[in-house]
Formats: sequence, C-alpha cells, structure tokens
Amino acid sequence: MPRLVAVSNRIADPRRTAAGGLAVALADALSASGGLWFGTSTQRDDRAGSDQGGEAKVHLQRAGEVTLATLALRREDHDAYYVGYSNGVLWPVFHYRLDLADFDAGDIDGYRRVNRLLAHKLMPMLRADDVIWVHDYHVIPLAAELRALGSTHRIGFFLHIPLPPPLILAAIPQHEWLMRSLFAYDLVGFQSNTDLRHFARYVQAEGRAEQRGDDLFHAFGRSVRARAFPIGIDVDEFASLLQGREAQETLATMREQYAKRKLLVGVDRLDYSKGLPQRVRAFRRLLERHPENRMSATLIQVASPSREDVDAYADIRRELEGLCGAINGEYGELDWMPVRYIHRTVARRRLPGLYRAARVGLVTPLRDGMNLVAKEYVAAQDPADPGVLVLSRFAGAAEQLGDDALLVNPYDTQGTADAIQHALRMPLDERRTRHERLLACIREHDVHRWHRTFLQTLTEEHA
Ligand code: ADQ
Repeated sequence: MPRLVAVSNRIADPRRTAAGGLAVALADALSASGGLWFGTSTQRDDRAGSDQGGEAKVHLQRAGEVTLATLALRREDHDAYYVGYSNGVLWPVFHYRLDLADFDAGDIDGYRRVNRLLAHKLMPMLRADDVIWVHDYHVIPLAAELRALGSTHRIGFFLHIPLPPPLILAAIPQHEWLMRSLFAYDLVGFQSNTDLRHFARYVQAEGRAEQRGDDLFHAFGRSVRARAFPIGIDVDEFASLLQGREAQETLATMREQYAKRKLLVGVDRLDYSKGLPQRVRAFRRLLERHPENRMSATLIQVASPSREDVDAYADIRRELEGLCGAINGEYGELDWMPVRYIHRTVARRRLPGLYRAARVGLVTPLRDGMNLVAKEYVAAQDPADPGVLVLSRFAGAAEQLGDDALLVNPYDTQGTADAIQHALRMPLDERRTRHERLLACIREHDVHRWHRTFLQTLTEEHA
C-alpha cells in the first residue's frame, strides 16, 4: 500500500479526541496506511525565510503510525496567507458573502508565497510512490507548485467548504488562476452535487473545458477528475464517546437542571456562515408567536471562539451577544432564562451528552460545506426517544438528510420558528421513523467510506 501524505493548513495529533471533524477524518485515513501529515504550525518564526524556505525548518514528531510535520511561518507570511487571503477573501466568497470579502491586492502574494514555500519543504520529504491528499482552500495551488518542482505523484484535493456559482467566484480577481490550479490535481472532491455542478459550469464557461465522461474535465492542457464525496462522521466512535463518563455526566446534569424544560441545542464555531443571529431571532419569534413555549423551551447555544484576528468575527460576536441579552431581558423570568449562550469550545467527550439531552438540534447555517454537527446530533440520539434535527437547506448535509430532517430557510425567521414549533410538537412515532432513516444514512455515508472512496478513486486514476 503506498504511503499517504496528507496536507492541510493545520494538523492535529490523531491520538487525541479533542480534535474536531477534519482532524478525526484524516487521523482515521492516515492510521490505516501509516503516513505523513504536513501543515503549518501555530508558532511564528521570524527568522524563517519565505518563498524557497531559507532557514525555515520542518518540525517532525511521531504520533503512532503517523509522522506529523509542521512548518512555522513568519508573522508577515501568516497574516497575508491565512488572515488576509484565505480568511479575508476565499472563506467569505466561497460562502457567497461578497460583502465581507476584503480584496486587498497584497494578500495574494503572501498566499502564493506560502504555498510555494510549503511545496519546497514538502518535496524533499516525498517518496516516489507516495499518494498526496491536499485539503481545503488554504492550499489550492499546492499541487501546481509541486508539479513545478517536478512532482509526478498522484495528488488529490478535497474542498471542505462550498464552491459558489461561477459569477460569485468571478468576483475574486485571481479566480482564473485559482481554478486553473485545480487542474494540477488528478482528482478534485467536493462536499455536494451542488458544488460539483458549480465547478462544471465554471470550467465550461470560463475555461472552455470539455467534459469527457461523467466526471472527467479537460482544460488548460490537463485533465482532472471531479466528483462529490460527502464527508461523514465516525458513527461508532461517537456512540462510544456517548457511553463515556464525561458524556454521561453532562447528560445527567442537563436532565436534572432542565427536567421541566425542552432543550434546543446549537453547537458551532462562532462564524458568520453559521447563521447564529438568524437562529436566535427565529427562537425569539417562537416565544413571541407560540407563547406556550415560554418557561419551557430553552436554547443552549455553544459558539467556540474562531479567527478572532479577522474583523467580521468580532462583529458577529457583538451582534450575537446583544441578541441573546435582549431576548433574556425581554422573556426571562427569575427561574427561567430562554437562552444560554456560551462562548467556548465544549470538550469533545462531553458533546454527545449535550446533544442527547436536547429535544431539538438546530443546525441552520446560511451556507456550509457539509456541517458535521448535524450528523453528530443524529448519532447521539436515543433511537427509542430521539430528538428532531432542524436543518438549513443551505448546508451541504441537506442533500443527504433533507428528507427526514425539518428543512428550513434560515433567512425566513417565521418559517424557521414554525419548523422549531413543529419539532417541539412532533409525536414519538414520527420522531422515531425520521431518526431511523437519518441514522441509516449517516451510517452508510460515514467517514470511513468518505476517505476510502476518495483514495480509491485517486489511485484508480493511474491503475
Ligand atoms: P466547520 O466549519 O468547522 O468545518 P463542522 O462541519 O460543523 O464545521 O465541524 C465542526 C466540528 O467541530 C464538529 O465535529 C463539532 O462537533 C466541532 N465543534 C464545533 N463547534 C464546537 C464547539 N463550540 N465546541 C466543541 N466542538 C465544536 C468545515 C466546513 C464544514 C465541513 C467540515 C468538514 O465548514 O462545512 O462539514 O469542515 O469537512
């Protein structure tokens, strides 16, 4: 079996359960074949050269069968590549938020420079038959940089976030260069069929690509295979976390504290793509229009701090805090607060207990590549008395779970409030039937299948 080399902006120790979605998924794939995981470090090193690498040294660490390799960037490079271009341009535009993008001409140079640097540092660590799997929007041009250094490896790319329609993508001044970079890969994977269709439309219109067969695109003198590979979770790992001490403690505490209430839960990174203010407004509308929920329905919203060095994130935090304070002020009683807002990361071992205690799981992003919280919520429910998933139609997960979750348009406050009311009132039989189908779906499309099918398709290319 060839060695797997995974590349992503951040890496994590696969032996720790603290890590979230991507980390869990990659750890699983890497431990199957043994491998190398390469990314940038959280440390800054101002002596490190840029571009070709200068003095910068890769730090190596063993973690079981996996070698973790990290590179410290200069502050200036990190700011341009990560804060500036990746999170100031690509993240908002790929989530359809042109209004939040900051097209600072300088940042693209830093983005290119860091990708070139990563390629220069990775190249000497590669063996001839390695298979390389590159992850996410921070490192789109990595394969092109590796090819420029002579790499003939099989290289695949997976985009964890959505790909917007061509006219939105075209707002990025360097859109053509970015999309052309994808043709340096052998296989490009998207979360959903919607994203794949956007890719096909873009390359046909802007790159005059020819589509050969279902998933083979030819443009810019190269061919690339593109497909949807919806990411999943490790359902059994999640179920075993639920049996653990921390999850059981959390479940018991929640049940005791909220014995007479109905809990709704939201768990997100504090990000403007997650639709948090819209969610809280819908909850407020629920209390306003359906007053029987007062003194009962209680929303626990956990929002972990994220990218606090990007301005738009400070704005969303202020807005959310203001809304939660207002709703508690308006509807709260001495013995009941409608919203508990927690600006923190909950330990992964506790999460299943929190999900299980909640009658309704609220996953209402304005746009999301997939959204693993939706799947985790389903995995944590008691099949005999399960909660109901209220899911945004704009999450990638809606393509798979849309028939049995209650789908909402998060911009529609009244519609979302009505769906929450429906969820709170749903009879047991219907909850069971819906949950059974949702669970079967997330089991079938779990994380093992995700990496197995991606890597099989990538290696078949050259068989
Ligand atoms: P994210 O935007 O981070 O991921 P998501 O898919 O929801 O979103 O995954 C988040 C992970 O972090 C989940 O495992 C969740 O349990 C955990 N998490 C989130 N908030 C937390 C909190 N407050 N406390 C503790 N844990 C928390 C990106 C894309 C998604 C895509 C994933 C995987 O934006 O669309 O589904 O990658 O491809």
